Amino acid sequence: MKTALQKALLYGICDLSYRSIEQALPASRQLLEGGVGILQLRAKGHPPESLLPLSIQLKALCDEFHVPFVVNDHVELARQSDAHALHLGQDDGSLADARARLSPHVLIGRSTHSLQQARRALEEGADYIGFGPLFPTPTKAGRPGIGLSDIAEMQASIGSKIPAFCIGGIKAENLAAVLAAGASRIVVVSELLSARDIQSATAALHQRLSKNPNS
Ligand code: 3NM
Repeated sequence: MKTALQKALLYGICDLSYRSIEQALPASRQLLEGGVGILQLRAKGHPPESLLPLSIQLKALCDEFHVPFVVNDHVELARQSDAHALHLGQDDGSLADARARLSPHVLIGRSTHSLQQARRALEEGADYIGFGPLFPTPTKAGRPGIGLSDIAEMQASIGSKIPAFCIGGIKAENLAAVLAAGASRIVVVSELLSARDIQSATAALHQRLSKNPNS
């Protein structure tokens, strides 16, 4: 799945704050049909044990599309559902500890909120990073936006070595500015999950990313 990760321009998240457990699978299928190249299950506040059936179904769905399936936060859930990847925040422990509990082929991503954290994630061996939030966002309430000014340097020093996905408040209306600042890969959560037609909204963003000269 490392090759599939390298190709991913648009990172989709099935976030259970925006869709119910019952809607999670059809919404994820629409994200995949629209062209997300990687898909995460994010379920803040849900006990991880309750997510195992959904996680197993999402893994099978992602296999159908040859797209990496990522579990957010929960190492044991990633292991039990045979996820292709695990995503860790800044406070979720070391990559080495997580790697020790997972099969060697499992990829690990890290959220980063500054250039310094992005450099550190590269040093500790992250397979990819998230970089943001670029703009304040209700999906990650309480965090200030870091703006666009560090994207070019982050791309040059980290994004040239591992996939680096800009995240946080990105929408069709501000995408041009994000790309002009140097981004080549992005994560979009609320705008896609709230769209009336998730597949078309996803396909429209994906098309803009694939035509972007940075990628
Ligand atoms: N992580 P939306 S920002 C899940 O900066 C998440 O690490 C972030 O959602 C980070 O596209 C974020 O709705 C929320 O703004 C992204």
